[in-house]
Amino acid sequence: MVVCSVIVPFQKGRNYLKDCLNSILAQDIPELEVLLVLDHAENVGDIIEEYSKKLNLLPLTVSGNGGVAEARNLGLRSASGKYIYFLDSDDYILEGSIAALYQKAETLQADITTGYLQEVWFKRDSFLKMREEEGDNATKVESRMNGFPGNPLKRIREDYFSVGNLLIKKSYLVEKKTTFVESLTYYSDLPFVMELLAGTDRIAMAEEAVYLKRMHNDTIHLPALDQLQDAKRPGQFIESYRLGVQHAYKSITLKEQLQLYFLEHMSEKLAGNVHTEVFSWSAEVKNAYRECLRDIPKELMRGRTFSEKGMLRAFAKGRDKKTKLLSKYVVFKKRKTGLFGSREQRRRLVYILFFRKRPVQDNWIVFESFLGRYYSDSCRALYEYILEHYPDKYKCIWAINEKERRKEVKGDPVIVKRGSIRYYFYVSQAKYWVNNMRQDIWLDKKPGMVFLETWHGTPLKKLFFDMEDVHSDGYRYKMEMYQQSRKWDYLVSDNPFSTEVFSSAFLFPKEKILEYGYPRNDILYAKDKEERAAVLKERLGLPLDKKVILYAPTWRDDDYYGPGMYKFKLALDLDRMQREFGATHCILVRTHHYIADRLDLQAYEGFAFNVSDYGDISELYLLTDICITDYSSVFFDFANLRRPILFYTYDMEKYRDMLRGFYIDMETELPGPLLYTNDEVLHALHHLDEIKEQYREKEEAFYKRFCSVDDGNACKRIYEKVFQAADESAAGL
Ligand code: C2G
Repeated sequence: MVVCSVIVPFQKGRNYLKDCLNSILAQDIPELEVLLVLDHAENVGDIIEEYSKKLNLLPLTVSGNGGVAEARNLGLRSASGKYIYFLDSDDYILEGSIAALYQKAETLQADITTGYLQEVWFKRDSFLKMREEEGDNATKVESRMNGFPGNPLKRIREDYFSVGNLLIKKSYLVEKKTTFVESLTYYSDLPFVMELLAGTDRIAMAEEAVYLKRMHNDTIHLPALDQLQDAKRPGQFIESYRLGVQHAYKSITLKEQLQLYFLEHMSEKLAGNVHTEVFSWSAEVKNAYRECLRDIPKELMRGRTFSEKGMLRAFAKGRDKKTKLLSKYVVFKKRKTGLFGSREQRRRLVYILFFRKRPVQDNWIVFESFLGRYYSDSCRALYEYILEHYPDKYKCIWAINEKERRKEVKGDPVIVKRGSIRYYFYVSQAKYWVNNMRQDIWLDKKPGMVFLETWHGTPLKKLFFDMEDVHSDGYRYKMEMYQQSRKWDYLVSDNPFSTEVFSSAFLFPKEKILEYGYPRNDILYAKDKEERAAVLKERLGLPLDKKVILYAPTWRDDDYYGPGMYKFKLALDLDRMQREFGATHCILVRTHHYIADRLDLQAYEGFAFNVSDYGDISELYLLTDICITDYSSVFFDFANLRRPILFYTYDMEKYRDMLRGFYIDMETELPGPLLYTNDEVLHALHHLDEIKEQYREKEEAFYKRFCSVDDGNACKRIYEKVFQAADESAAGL
């Protein structure tokens, strides 16, 4: 006997589907059948073949126009199980969920049994690992158990009336003849769930059953249904809601829950953000919403603020002007930032009101490196090139936050703090922007402006659209990068490999990528690099007779205090290093600019030096004899010098499999050894000559692949292509 038919509609997202099927496998119930409904789907023949061996898997194909309602109905018609369970192909469930629902349903003779629903941003493996380590609060980005034990109806409301995690008795479904409304592309769950819930009191809850609703972080390649921008959406919502209310007429509790849900939806639509979409809806749709709003009993408004109530009433009465005004007020109140918003918002307002319309200044260039934290990197190299060769041609502006750091800046540029009013004054008018990270998302680019994005490293770790999960940022990460990079005119690449990666990771057109080498690496080919190294060594107070080891690791996406403030724990055993190498070497430790933790190296005076605050790492490379890093792009640049590189990758498995993933095979393609313990690091340092010999061929291949564009002339090439060409064309030459 088939105990339960699991209906899985599928369109695209191969990895999602695998996670979903693996979670069904982990239920370990042989009497399950899985109806995989292919709805105009991408080819997953191989997955079907593979899982057919392990599961009772029945593929079905939608023949009509498709959509989740049609797919689920097809599944329903073919299901032979005593119970029905809907599992979306982008979601997964915890081990034992179906068994728990089934047992509860059998014991209580329930028609509908439900469990918890939790939103999750991560693939199944990562989620399970986090759960193992941290228990139920496993997801850091969003950890919300939406369920309400003891009151399944409340759970339904909180989960937006979805069929996720409902075990439904098939005979009950047949008796009610309930199906999904196929004309609804969106919100088809609501009337379906309403009809079923309104028709029975036999509703049970199984607390062990957890449904993981996977949130989508890539709205371009794999948007979830509720992320699709579609003008049909509001009209369908109201249609679905009206059907739901009709079904709910028998149950006052249900009807109230639905009306509260509607109120919440309406309030969110009107005051979700300053630019509400409501006023662009057709008159017909707006009127339908108004009617529904007018039908809601006054008592249900209880708990809403005075201004919110006013806004909703104004909308119901068709008073658009008043609604608009009140909705803006409600938004600001919600943000708790005063009538004119936060400090940041006020600056933005000044930018919009006063600066945005000012004309473009042809000879202004704004430079910014690592969000204004340093005077460094390719932006600095380009600036100094321009300063040397065209000292009077441009007005240069540098964004540098700390006063102390401003002394490092050569020449006499205007210096502003990033994000200050003066900053926006210049940014809004400068013809050229040179940046090595992403700019503010809302900055306008006027016609005639030129944005040069230098970026800040050859990618080893997966970036943006190539990342499966995003552990370091919210769901808008990929979408924001997409919008920001649309404003870039040029993106600098250091090698053909980077060009390929950037075009896929940033979805950036190859013809706008300048594969000219990194300006920041020009210094590594300078004729006087030995002298520069000696001068710097002295300036930093390093022992002149000792070799220099540079330890420059990167940051960890999942270990942070807040945005851009990451934790760091030194994994190198400096005591042992000092004992074994103190007489011949010194070590420079440099944390990534995202790291908020401050190192205390006082105990190692004369041996270990904290160079985290030093402006430009490229200069440090010059005086470094041996570089130790991990997954940082540091090694691609350092390799230009052909000096030994060691990789201290103590958390490799986690970093590779969970946090990021890599573009190259670290095991086989690196110019130096992977070291997992302090023992191995020390051993390698003692045997550097042998390692050098051992890695000779790999180093050669690595150099050819990643360093052969750099030759000391990147600045010149970029200047001529970007600045000179634009200046000439502006002058009509
Ligand atoms: N960096 C540094 N000190 C460190 C680590 C990095 O000065 N301890 C500088 C280097 O110039 C490096 C750059 O910051 O090339 C980028 O650092 P990564 O560690 O590679 O990390 P991330 O900022 O995430 O950039 O394509 C490159 C990727 O975007 C990685």
